[in-house]
Amino acid sequence: MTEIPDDHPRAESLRTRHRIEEGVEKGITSKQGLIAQGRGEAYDYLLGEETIPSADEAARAAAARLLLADHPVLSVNGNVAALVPGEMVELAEAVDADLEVNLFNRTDERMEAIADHLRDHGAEDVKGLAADARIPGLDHERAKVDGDGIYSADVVVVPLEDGDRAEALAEMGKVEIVIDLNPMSRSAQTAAVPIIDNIVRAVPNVTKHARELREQGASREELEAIVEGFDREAALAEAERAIRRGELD
Ligand code: PTJ
Repeated sequence: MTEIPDDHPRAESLRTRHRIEEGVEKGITSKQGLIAQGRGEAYDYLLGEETIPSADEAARAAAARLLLADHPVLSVNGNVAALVPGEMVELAEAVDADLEVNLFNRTDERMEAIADHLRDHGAEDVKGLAADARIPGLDHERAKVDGDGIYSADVVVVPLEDGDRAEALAEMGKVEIVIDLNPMSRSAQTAAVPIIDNIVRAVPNVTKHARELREQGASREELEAIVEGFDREAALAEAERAIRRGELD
């Protein structure tokens, strides 16, 4: 890899791009993942490559929602595994959630490679390989999930998710936390909690909020008040405004 100087104005973005490239080389990320990253980068550029205040509020609401959940599951695809494997393991630990590999372009080889990669980053139990349940309303390969994972989850974190699957999960009654840089994507529009931010910033931010809420000993009522106080429509609108203007109000 060509050395990226720290003072390069877009150093972080270039490093992220390189991680996706490495993901493809390792058999973790699909080639389509490169295109998805390019799309995400364009939105991130317009957002100023920073976590806007409404995305931070969404991250806090997501943390509260995850702490309230009976059975939270974090879904991991090829882009997520390349960009934030250790951070997803840390979030799972912070909110006591399961990790499940769930791919749009599912192949056994990529499923295994991603599960191994997560284990290399400290995951103990990785779901997704049993694939003994189906999400209703999706074609065979895209419907596959674990019966004791996403299928029976009450709250699911779906970063960089395809719109059909996000809608099908919502139909099943799941509370969805979506991380996506495009506030107009169907996944973001479907989510109970849309976090319009780059996954490399969003996942550690949700973990930070979850740890803070735990340390403060936040009660169930306090967590519920955070969830209820979050306005998803306002958060989506603020992100769209920021992108269109290239600046915050
Ligand atoms: O590994 P697989 O087979 O499950 O495939 C994963 C991808 C991401 C390739 C697949 O789900 C896909 O094609 O997704 P889409 O439909 O391209 O949607 C990806 C969404 O994620 C888009 O709305 C992008 O703007 C957004 N996105 C891309 N990179 C990032 C991002 N959002 C947050 N952080 C990013 N780094």
